[in-house]
Amino acid sequence: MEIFPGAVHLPRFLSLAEQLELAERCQAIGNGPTGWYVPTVRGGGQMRVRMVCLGRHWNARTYRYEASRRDHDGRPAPPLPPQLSALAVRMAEAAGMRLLPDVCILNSYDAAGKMGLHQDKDERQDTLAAGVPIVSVSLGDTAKFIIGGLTRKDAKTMVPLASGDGFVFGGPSRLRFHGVAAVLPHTGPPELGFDGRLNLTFRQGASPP
Ligand code: MD6
Ligand code: FE
Repeated sequence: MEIFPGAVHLPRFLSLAEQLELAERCQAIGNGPTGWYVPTVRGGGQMRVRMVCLGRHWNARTYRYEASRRDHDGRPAPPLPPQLSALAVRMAEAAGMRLLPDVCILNSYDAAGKMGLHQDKDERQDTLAAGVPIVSVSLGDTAKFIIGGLTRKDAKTMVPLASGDGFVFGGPSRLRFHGVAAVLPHTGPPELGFDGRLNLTFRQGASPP
């Protein structure tokens, strides 16, 4: 379902079995040796999510991508598994777009988790200009995902992102402001066996050309 030109919601794209497999993979990474951390942003505040970046590392202090976690523990970013990239490519195609991801940012939200209104513009200029999409996958509890316009004050729409949903954010919508206003506790499939929400965002243009 197209919310705006280039902003496509794919409700229940993943089966429950696919959600389970993906959630287990994400938790194994997050609970592993190069796992979850809480980023501190430029202004000194802590984000309201736990994060792990795969393929490249997004430095919350500098808003730049780099090979290792210089703002945290200095470890190299874990690799981006090819099965995850393939899923993102498949979702982009379902929305009529193309993406060759080089990074995935994995976010974990508890009941108090949220993400302030932001634009994703730290990827390479050529991919931003071409409207190469970000592909987002949600697992677990439903999020109230807010989408605005190209300036912070523009009117906003709320899209509930439920477990197994895809969201493809590209074309003329690539630089729209967006955020997560809230996560609705206990709204995810109980079969997944975890509280809270996982979100994966796949991006192209985090590495030098
Ligand atoms: C989240 N997502 O859903 C945060 N960014 O937890 C994002 O910030 C996001 O879903 C770009 C494109 C799609 C997204
Ligand atoms: Fe974003």
